[in-house]
Order: sequence, then structure tokens, then C-alpha cells
Amino acid sequence: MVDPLPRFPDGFLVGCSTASYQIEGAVHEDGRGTSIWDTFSHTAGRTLNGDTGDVACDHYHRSAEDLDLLSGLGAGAYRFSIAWPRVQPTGSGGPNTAGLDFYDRLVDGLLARGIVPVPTLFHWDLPQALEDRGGWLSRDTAAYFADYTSHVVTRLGDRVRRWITLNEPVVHMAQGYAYGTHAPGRALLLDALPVAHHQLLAHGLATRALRAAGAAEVMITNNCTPVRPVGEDAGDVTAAAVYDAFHNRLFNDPVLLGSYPDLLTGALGDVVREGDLDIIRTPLDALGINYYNPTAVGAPSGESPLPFELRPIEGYPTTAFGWPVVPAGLTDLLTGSREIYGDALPPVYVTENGCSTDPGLHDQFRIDYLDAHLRAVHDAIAAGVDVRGYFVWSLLDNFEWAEGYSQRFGLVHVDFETLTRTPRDSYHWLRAALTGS
Ligand code: IFM
Repeated sequence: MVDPLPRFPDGFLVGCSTASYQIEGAVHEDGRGTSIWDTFSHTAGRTLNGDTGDVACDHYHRSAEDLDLLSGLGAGAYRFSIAWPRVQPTGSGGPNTAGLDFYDRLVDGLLARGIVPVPTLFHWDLPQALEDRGGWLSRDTAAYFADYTSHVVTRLGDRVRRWITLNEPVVHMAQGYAYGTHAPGRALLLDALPVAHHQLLAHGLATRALRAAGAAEVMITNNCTPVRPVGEDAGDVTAAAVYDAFHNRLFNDPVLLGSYPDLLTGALGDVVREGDLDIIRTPLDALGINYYNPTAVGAPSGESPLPFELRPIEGYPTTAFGWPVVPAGLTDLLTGSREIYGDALPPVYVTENGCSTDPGLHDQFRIDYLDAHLRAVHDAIAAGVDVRGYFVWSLLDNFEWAEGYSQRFGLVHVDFETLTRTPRDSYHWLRAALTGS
């Protein structure tokens, strides 16, 4: 038996996050175009067991059931993402009405159940046609993204008030373009840096498009990690500072301060044009932070082409993925952000936090994980950070990118043979915490 959760401020939103390619399936339906993840997952050797998102949770056809699960949970909000290739099959041009209809119904279904919709406009499923023109290495993709955003807000903006532009641009840059472990599978190492700038430019242009359409609240979701040097050696300390610049400050500084971290300004070179940073720092109403674990960093050893090396963090329990469970890292991240950015830090939402466990329904591990991380958020609020909400990753077991269906993050178990949904113990625990029943 765990103690009841502490009381959060009035209006604090608790909900769940998902992403289009990870749950929707229906990849050929209603005019949807091909995304880079369709291409990547259908390329031999790219995902575990050759898994693809072709069917995933079949959410496209089962959204009513999934909305009922959210409602039964007592979720106050639902963060989902919109698949760009459903709206613009080739990434540009007029909108595909049938694709927008799906999200229109989803928003109506949420509002009918009293759940706040929080759409993310880009969670990594870039239209393949845009990748063929250079993807995020091309500056043009930023302008295409603003155009896509306008189509979506024109259709949904009368009912959707809160918007997220991008999800975790650092992960998309690093895994997708630097290491090649995610779509589009480019392994450019440090030459991937322009991807960061073009995504941020896209974020700024989209923020302006959303504001012009009357959006009430606009944010970006960054994946953040407290970075710890493995030792006091100067090499380790420098490597940790560089990694912090790459992972955290490369994406937070420009949107909050209008500048890139000094350590990276040179590396970005002439990709940054005059006026870009003014667009990127278009004021935000909130910052979304996804937190999973801290990162230990040491000086590079051997022949590494990178200026840092990630090291294991010992001494903590680990998730099924092997990620260390460090709830205090979330408090540190939130209070540390407040220290770094001061009044430039807008209200914060924890837009993802969660763990993968074994597939069973009795997931005391997840209950303990969520309980501890919600308390960590509460600690940050008590220390003066304006945190407005917390979203569990994830509602459903889903397609975990290169790991296929092997990592189960859901409050709700999904049988990927029958697509039957079964709430886990953690779902019932969270419902009790949220609704008292
Ligand atoms: O599944 C992902 C999600 O798409 C982005 N944030 C981290 C999650 C767990 O790896």
C-alpha cells in the first residue's frame, strides 16, 4: 500500500501521451502518404524482429475504445500527435480532408468526455517525399512545416487551445540523422547539427502560424536529462558540459533565450541566418519537458569521433529497457531549469514520463515509478517551479521505434495478435489517485 499522492495545485493536468506512428496503424488508409518510419521499418535490419507500425495498436479504427480508456482513467488531458503524411501525403500542397477528419473526430471525442486535447504537430513521422528532398537537413522543410501547421490549426483551432510544435527534436536529430538508429537512418555524426537548427526554425515559424490563428497556448516538447560527469577529472567535466550543450541547451537556449550555447555556435556555422533566432525565440506559453533518466558522461576513450562518451549509471533499479530509475533527477531537472533560465522559463508541463516493464498486468514496478515521479514533480513545485501538468508515457503498449513491440510502456496492455486492450494494475492505481475510486 502506498501513501496517497500529495495535493497538486488547482488546474494541474494529469494525462497520457501517445504518438501517431506508434499507435495508429492504418498506414494506407484515407489517403495517408508514406512517412520516413514506413520506409525505415520496412528496410531489413532496421527494427527489432522487422516490426513495423503498419497495424500498431490499430488506434485509427479503435479510437473510441481508447478514448473510453482515457475517460475511465480520469485523465484530464490527452497528448497525441498528428501524422503529417495524413494531412499532406507528400508534405506540401492542399490538405487531405479525410486525414484531417480523423483528428477532427478525435478532438470531438475528447471534448465530449471532458478531456483537454493537446496535439503535437510532429512526432518524427516526416513525409517521405520531404526526406527525399533533404528532410530536416534542408531549410525548406521548416517552411513546409509552417504550411502544414496552418492547415491543421485552420481545421482544429476552433476547439484546440493548447498546441505542441515538435516532440524531442534532439532525439530526432541524434537517432535519426547522427547515429542512424531511427528513421531516416542517416549516420552523419556532428554533420547532423543543421537538423537541430531547421527543426527549431520550423518550431518558430509554426508558433507564429498558431498564434496568427488564435492558439491560446503554444509549447515545444524537449527531451531533457540532468547530465553528470562521471568524475572530477577535467576531461570528464568538459565532456559533460559538451553533452549538456548538445542534448539540453541546444534546444532550450534558442527558444527561451534566443541564442545557441557558446560551445556549439561555431559548429552550427553558416546554417544560422540573420533573423532566424528572432523567429525561434517567438515567445512560448509553456515548455514541455520529457524526462526518463539522468545521463552520466565521461571523456571520450579510444577513437570516438564524438567529444563525449555516455557511461552507465550504477546503483539504481532499472526498467525493462535498462534505464535507471532516478525520480530525484526530475526534481533536479525542473529546479535546475529554473536556475538556468530564471524568469525566461515559462510554465512547464512534464509531457512524457514513464517506464517499460515486463508484459504482465501486475505492474507494481510502474506504480512505484509513477508514484515516485509524481512526488518528484511535487517537490519541484514546492521549490517554486511552475509545473502545470504531467503526462504518462504511455496510455497503451505501442511500437517503440527501433525496438519494435519489445518494450511495453502502457498503463494498458495491448495484445498485438488480437489488439485486445487490458488495463494494468497501474491504470487502476492512477484512476484511484485521480478520481478517488
Ligand atoms: O516512445 C518514446 C516516445 O516516442 C518519445 N519519448 C520517449 C518514449 C520512450 O522511449
